[in-house]
Amino acid sequence: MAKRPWNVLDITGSLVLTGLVVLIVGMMLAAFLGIGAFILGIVFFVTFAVAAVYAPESKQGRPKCQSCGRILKSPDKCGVCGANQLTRVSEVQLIAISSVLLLIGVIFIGAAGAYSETEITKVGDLRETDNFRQTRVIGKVVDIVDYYPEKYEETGTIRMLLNDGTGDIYVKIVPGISKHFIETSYIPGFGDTIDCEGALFVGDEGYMQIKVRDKNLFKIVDTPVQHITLQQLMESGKSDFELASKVSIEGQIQGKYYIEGFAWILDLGDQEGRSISLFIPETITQLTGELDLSTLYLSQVNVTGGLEWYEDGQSWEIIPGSVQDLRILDRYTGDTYVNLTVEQFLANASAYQNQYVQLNDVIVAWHYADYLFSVSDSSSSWDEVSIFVDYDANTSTNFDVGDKMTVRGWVTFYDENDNNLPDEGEWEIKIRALSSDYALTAEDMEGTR
Ligand SMILES: [Ca+2]
Repeated sequence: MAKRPWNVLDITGSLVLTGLVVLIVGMMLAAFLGIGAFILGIVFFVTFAVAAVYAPESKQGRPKCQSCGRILKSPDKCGVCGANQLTRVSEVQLIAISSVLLLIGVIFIGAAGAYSETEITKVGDLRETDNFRQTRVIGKVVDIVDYYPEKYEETGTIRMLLNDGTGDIYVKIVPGISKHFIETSYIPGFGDTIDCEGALFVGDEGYMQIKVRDKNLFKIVDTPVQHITLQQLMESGKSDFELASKVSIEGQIQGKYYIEGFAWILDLGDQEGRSISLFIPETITQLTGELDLSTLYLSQVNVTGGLEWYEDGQSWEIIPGSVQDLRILDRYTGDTYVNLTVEQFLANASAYQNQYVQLNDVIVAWHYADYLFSVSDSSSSWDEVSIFVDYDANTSTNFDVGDKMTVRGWVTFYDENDNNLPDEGEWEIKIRALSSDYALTAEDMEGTR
């Protein structure tokens, strides 16, 4: 008769085999491995401790079953418990196996405890009674990140406002570890998703804050970025995008404006004269590096950032996460200018749209400010072209109506009637900073030539 496995192994042997199979299944369901091995270890241990204590000892020297202790009728198999007397698993082996299982169980339970993650809490569920509790939240950065530098050290506190859909909570990264994040440029931007953990503070009037003190407990989660065009964004209303959605968009840096100690506002435009604003608060340059405007200006760039609704302008603007989020695709190289009279220019302005023209020895016909005026061919002419000067562009100051000038710049239009078309009277020449454009009076021309 062929030997089948259940004939080779006795009951306890089968039990061990079953236990090992269960353990392997447990390993596949790794989460339960620790506790599974631990319980199996206890079961084996108890079973054999009991067996060892209660198994009757041999009294007359007759062969007894090595498993149950009863007197054997056949030398190789117990007639009572069925234990095979030749391939029987001994108690010592079983105790060894149960000890190993106990050890594995303890190690895994210990490891699971050390690496277990704190449960994610919904901001809306937090109460004052949760004060000082270790708390973990996942949410989106919904405001500009703040930075409070230390007085005598190259670090500071980074603070951001998160929203997880149930409420707002501030997250503060203490100077001790924010240094690490600044050095590695690991700074979240507007619209980024954050997974962080720290002690909770619940203050008056629902103010809530988590203080992150461990650099391993702050992570920027990969947030999907939507690729859109400038036109798409310009045609979108407030309801078309979720606030702080992350987008990536291409365009030319066409205008720049600096608000001292607060922010840079750059125009991202296309060749049709459309543009949106990039809002770059000073915190971003403080934390992620200086804006290299001499390279960026007039370059074709790709910008990634979070969408912010600009209520005053009823338009979307983009807040990049870092200065590295403005990626240059094509650098600006100098322009060549077509020499024209005002009359020639106005007669065929649309032919020059997005090109560069130069008007020599024209007369200032109207002067609102040094950055917004108009010029004509002679003081008796009614034909005028508006000149708009970018911040920091090469231009004269303190000039007035009647002064003689030379201007050269980019031909675009100021869409007064909001129809996206250059209508009569809307043509203007833009004097761009960091370009070969200028608007200089005759006196200044002499000085610069
Ligand atoms: Ca128009």
